Amino acid sequence: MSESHIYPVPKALAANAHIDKERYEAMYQQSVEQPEAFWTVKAHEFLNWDKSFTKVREFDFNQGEAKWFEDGVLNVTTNCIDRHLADRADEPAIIWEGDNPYDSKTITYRNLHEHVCKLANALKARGVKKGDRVCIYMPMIVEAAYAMLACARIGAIHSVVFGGFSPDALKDRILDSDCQVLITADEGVRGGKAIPLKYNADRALEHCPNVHTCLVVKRTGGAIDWEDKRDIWYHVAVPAADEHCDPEPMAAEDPLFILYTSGSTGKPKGVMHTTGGYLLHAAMTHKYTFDYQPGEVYWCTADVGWVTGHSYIVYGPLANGAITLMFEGVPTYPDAGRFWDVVDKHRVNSFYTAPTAIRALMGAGDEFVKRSNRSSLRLLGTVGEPINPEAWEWYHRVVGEGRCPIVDTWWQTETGGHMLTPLPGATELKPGSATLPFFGVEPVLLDAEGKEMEGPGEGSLAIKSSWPGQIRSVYGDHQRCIDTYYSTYPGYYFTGDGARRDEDGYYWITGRVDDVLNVSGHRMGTAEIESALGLHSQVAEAAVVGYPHDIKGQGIYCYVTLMDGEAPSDELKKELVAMCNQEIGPIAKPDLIQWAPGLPKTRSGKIMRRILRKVAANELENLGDTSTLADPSVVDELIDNRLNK
Ligand code: 6R9
Repeated sequence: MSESHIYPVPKALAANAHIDKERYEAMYQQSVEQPEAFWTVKAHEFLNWDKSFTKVREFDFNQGEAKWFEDGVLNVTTNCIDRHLADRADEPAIIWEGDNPYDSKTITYRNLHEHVCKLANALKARGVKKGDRVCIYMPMIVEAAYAMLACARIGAIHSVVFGGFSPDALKDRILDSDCQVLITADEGVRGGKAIPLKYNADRALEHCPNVHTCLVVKRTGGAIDWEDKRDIWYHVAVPAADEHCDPEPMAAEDPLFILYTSGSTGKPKGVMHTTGGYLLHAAMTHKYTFDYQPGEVYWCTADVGWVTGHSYIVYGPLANGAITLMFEGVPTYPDAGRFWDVVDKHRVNSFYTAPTAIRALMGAGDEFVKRSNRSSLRLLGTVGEPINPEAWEWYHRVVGEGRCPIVDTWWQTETGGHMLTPLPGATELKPGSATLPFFGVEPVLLDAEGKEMEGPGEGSLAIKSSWPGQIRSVYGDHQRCIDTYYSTYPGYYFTGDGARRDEDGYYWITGRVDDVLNVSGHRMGTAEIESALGLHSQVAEAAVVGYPHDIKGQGIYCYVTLMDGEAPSDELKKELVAMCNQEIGPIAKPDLIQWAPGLPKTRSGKIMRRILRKVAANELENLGDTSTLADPSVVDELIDNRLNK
């Protein structure tokens, strides 16, 4: 990683920014030295409370517990909608840009209020009440945001499942949190192609007897099946509902949502976030990280199925009364200039996307960028995976014409909001570094013995004290929350990432240190893919690792051992790919499948993934100690037949 370039804070930007360098330093210091005082002020500055709190925070990392503003009462939608009606009812809240470049619309805060209240009442009419779980399986249409907010209005807990997940993956998530209502659409549209959401939902619901209601938005009008007792059209039920709906008073620690994410073992976990702390973290990071100024158009290209969509398309921006752009399509449709066309069309001021998109667009050539003018852009951001300095430089020079700072934001589903990030008016930038901690965040690097390291060095990234947007539990399995995040290094929240800290205290994320892959910014457990492959009747065993991939960041490399007597074939490879598609979804498509007559195992039967990773990466010089393998000769065989030469 090159550190040759340091980009200073643009002077004009610093002069008008919410936070400059001095303020950052003073506020950061106060946030960690006097957290109660700091957060009390911020909680009132950023949020409206129905009843103020007397307790600020309480946490015990040994029990995996964190509580913020516990006796405070508020409603998320009062904060995201109602309070803006007094002075910006007719200002845009959401600008929606369809997959089709001729399709867009603007939703004002007044419209948003009406849509959300009506949908909330329609849900109530189907018996949904505080604490119930509602699953949302939607394309990127405004109704997805309405659905999340309608749940928050009445205190129901939403669980958004990414529209690219398969029926099986959807079913698992519905069952795990016992959702009884599903909100979906007939079809989604991406890159000109229809995605059969209702069809997938029907397949999933065959196994979910507790789902009594499936509310369906008509997006395309494509042919779908209909279950009279269970299915209702959104356009029939919602417009007919009353437009007045009182917000449910919520304790700050009442759950707001569950969002499933992958870990190194087992099935995806339902990460649970609550009301007050999460909203404060989302709102505050949105304002400071993007230096959001009133009236600006802000665009985050994520899908609402991921945490980035939750915090930085819906909750953070709306809490701040911002204009948030929601995009239904893909970066390369109709062509690789789409992002920049949309920037010009809606005069976008801040633009937030994933490194994988930047790399793909960089590969398509500068002409697609240069045909747009992008003069509205003031700020760029990235999220989801480490950005290589080359892609950073291209983003900065070509997209931002050297004028726009880039905020490289490191955080996780579990952290709720940004943890390490530059603030555009305060932080000098180093391409490839997520720079410094956000207010209240105390990162540490731990060495192999679990001891905190001082100064420059490389280790496991952990967090030492509670922050407002912290994960509260794994839905239905708090012990799993403790085991996953708090037991590797007792007394710390362990992120699963490795990081290096340089002489300026800047953090450089080096990637996951566990068995989690990051493919195009999507998190996946190797165990999930292995178990999908293992379902095939001809497969005896499978081991999956990541390998460096130019565009995706990481690709999926599968080693597959067949049952005795079974022969490898291209046909079988196709079946294995289909298996992953069926069990998880297209995002889990194997890039390379190597037939492996044997896997490198220790005498106790543990697969030595370190070796598999090296072979997949074609890094053969330093395989490390193989003497503890039960049969060291399998390694030669794997090397001879490796696919990434
Ligand atoms: C927000 C989000 C979390 C994992 C995280 C890390 C990787 C995210 C990053 C980054 C380097 C960044 N990650 N942002 N790595 N630099 N700026 O992506 O949440 O889907 O839960 O993934 O993504 O490995 O641990 P999530």
